[in-house]
Amino acid sequence: MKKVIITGVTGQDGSHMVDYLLANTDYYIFGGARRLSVSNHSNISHIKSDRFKLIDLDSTDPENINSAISSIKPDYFINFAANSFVGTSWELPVNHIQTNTMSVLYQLEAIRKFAPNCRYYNAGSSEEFGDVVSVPQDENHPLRPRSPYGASKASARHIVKVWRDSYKIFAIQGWLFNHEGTRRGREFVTRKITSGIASIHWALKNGESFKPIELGNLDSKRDWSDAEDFVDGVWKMVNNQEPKDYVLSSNETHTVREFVELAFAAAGIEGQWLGSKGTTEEVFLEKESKKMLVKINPVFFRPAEVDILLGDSTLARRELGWKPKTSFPDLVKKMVNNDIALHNK
Ligand code: NDP
Ligand code: GDR
Repeated sequence: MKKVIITGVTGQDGSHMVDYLLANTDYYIFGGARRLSVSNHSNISHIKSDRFKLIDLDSTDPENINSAISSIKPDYFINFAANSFVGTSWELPVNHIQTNTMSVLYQLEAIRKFAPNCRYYNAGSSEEFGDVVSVPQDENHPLRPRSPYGASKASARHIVKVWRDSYKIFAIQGWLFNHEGTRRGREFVTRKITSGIASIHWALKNGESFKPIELGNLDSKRDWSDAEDFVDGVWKMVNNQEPKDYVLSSNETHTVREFVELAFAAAGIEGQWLGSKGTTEEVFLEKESKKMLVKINPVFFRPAEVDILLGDSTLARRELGWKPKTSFPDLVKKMVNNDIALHNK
C-alpha cells in the first residue's frame, strides 16, 4: 500500500487533503502535526480511519524530518505546513523563513537521501507574484514578493527547482491563489467577515448589541476559490507525468468590499456604505437601523500590499483536466451558513 506524508494536517488544506485521499485512494496517510501544549485538532477530529495515523512533524526540526522520512520512506510527501498568515510576517520574518523555506530544504535533503522516488509537493502561493506587472498572472509571471511571507515561498520555489534539476527528484511547487472554506483560520479576511457576520446575525435576532467587524484595505482584489476544489488540483499535479509547476485559480477577482456585500446579503442583512470610499471614515451600516456593521481600523493595513491578484489557470485546466467546481457566490454562502450554524451552538 502506498504511503503519503501530509504536513500541516491541523490546518485547512492538510485536513481537506486527508479527507480527499481517504475518499479517493486506498493509500496509508501519515498526518504531520507539530506538538503544541494545547492541541488544536478540530479540523481532523472527525477522521476515524485505520488508514490515517497522526505523527509528530515539526517543520523547523531537521532531525525530526529526517527520522520521519527515513523510517516511513513515503511515496508522496505533501508539504502544507507553514506560517501562512501574510499579515504578521513583517513581525515574524525569521519564523516565516524557518517554517516555510528552511523546512523545504530539510525535507528535500531527507527525500534525496532516504526516499529518492518520493513525489514531493510544496505549497506555493500567488503571493510570490506580489507587486504584479501583468494581469492575469500565469506560470510565466515573475516572482516579485511584497512580504516576508511571499519571499519565504519564492525562495522555497528556487530550492524545489534546484533539487528537481540536480537530483531528478519529482519535486514541484504549485502557485495556489487564495482558497477558503469552512476550515479557514479566523484571522484571514474571508473567515473574519463570515464569523463576524454570524455574531451580528445572532445579536440582531436576539435584540442584543454587537461590535462592528473591523477591517483594513477594502479595495485589495483577490482570486478566491474553495479549498476543497484545490486539494483535487494538488493531487492531480503531484501525479502528473512530468514534474511541472501549475497555477490553480478561479480566474476571477473580487474586492474585499464585494466579499463584505455578498456575505451580509447571504445572511439576509441589508447594508449600505457611507463615507468617502477608500478612506478610514468609510463604514457599512444596516440599511434600516443605521447600526454599524463594518468599520475601518488602520491596524489591519499592511506595510506593503498586494493590490490585485487574478490567476490564469488555463494550463492546469488543459493539461491536468482540473477545474474548480464552486462559484464565488456559492463559496461565500457556504462560509456564512456554516458560521451562522456554528455560532448557534
Ligand atoms: P493553515 O494556516 O490553515 O495551515 C497551516 C498548517 O501548518 C497548520 O496545520 C499549522 O499547524 C502547520 N504549521 C505551522 N507551523 C508549523 C511547524 N513549525 N511545524 C509543523 N506544522 C506547522 O494554512 P492553509 O491550509 O490555508 O494553507 C496550506 C499551505 O498552502 C500553506 O503552506 C500556505 O502557506 C499555502 N497556501 C495557502 C493558500 C490559501 O489561500 N489557503 C494559498 C496559497 C498557498 P498549527 O495548527 O499547529 O498551527
Ligand atoms: P492573503 O489573505 O494575505 O491574501 O493570504 P488574507 O485573507 O489575510 O488577506 C486578503 C486581503 O484582505 C485584506 N484585508 C484584510 N486581511 C485580513 N487578514 N484582515 C483584515 O482585517 C483585512 N482587511 C483587509 C488584506 O490586506 C489582503 O489584501 C492568503 C493566505 O492564505 C496565504 O497563506 C496565501 O499564500 C495567500 O492567501 C494566497
